[in-house]
Amino acid sequence: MAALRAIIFDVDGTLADTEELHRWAFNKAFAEAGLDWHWSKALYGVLLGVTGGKERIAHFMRDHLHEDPGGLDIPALHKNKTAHYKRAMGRGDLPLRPGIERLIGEARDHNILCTIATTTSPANVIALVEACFEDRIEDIFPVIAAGDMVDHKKPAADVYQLALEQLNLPPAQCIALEDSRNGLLSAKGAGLSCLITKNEYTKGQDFSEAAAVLSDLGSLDAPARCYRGPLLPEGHVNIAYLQNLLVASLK
Ligand code: XBP
Ligand code: MG
Repeated sequence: MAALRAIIFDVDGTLADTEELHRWAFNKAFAEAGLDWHWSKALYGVLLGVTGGKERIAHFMRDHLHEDPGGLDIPALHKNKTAHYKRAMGRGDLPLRPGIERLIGEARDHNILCTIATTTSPANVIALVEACFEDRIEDIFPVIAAGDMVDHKKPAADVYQLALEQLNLPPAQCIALEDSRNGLLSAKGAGLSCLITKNEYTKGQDFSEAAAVLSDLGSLDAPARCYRGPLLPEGHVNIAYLQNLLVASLK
């Protein structure tokens, strides 16, 4: 039986519901740059179809404003956005999603590696882990595949392929946790089984290829809702559930 050796976590929307903080940081950077842009929740929900902050800004200029993205120093604008995001994240008032801390603790007790495969910038990952976890980032996530470390962002498979290379493990011994279709397609492209926990921005997306689709990982006092895949015998995702999910998805 393929033994689960590693869990590869997406960050935004999976570890924590961070996209409202990203949206606030984007809008703050736009205002400071003297741009009369404001990304509403509705517009941001559409723009999230493009992963990567710099790519999202360029897409917005080209496809929504019909302007040449080359006319703006997007890296500088994005750098200021990231600075605002990091500072706000550092206030430590954004919680992890339900069950994340419990599952990571259980994985570590079972000597199962936890890693990161994300489109967001590495600085944002570090800021989130430092704000939301007690332990040092290298003790929780020994490897991190993030942002511009790869040439092609999600839904391309690059970032999950990099995570697998860093782990030196075959996809059959790992499972991906994601929140979006872009993330699901990226994980599947790398040959991984993928568990989806939906959120407000992604709840209407197509997760047909997922091994299971849940409301969240669940907790002892707030069971998760299962929309697709094996039911949760204990109302929450634990290592045994992930192991069974992996075996079932490899059949
Ligand atoms: C989500 C993204 C990121 C964030 C913004 O990443 O697509 O672009 O929205 O962060 P994931 P940056 O779900 O893969 O964690 O501005 O740093 O890109
Ligand atoms: Mg995500």
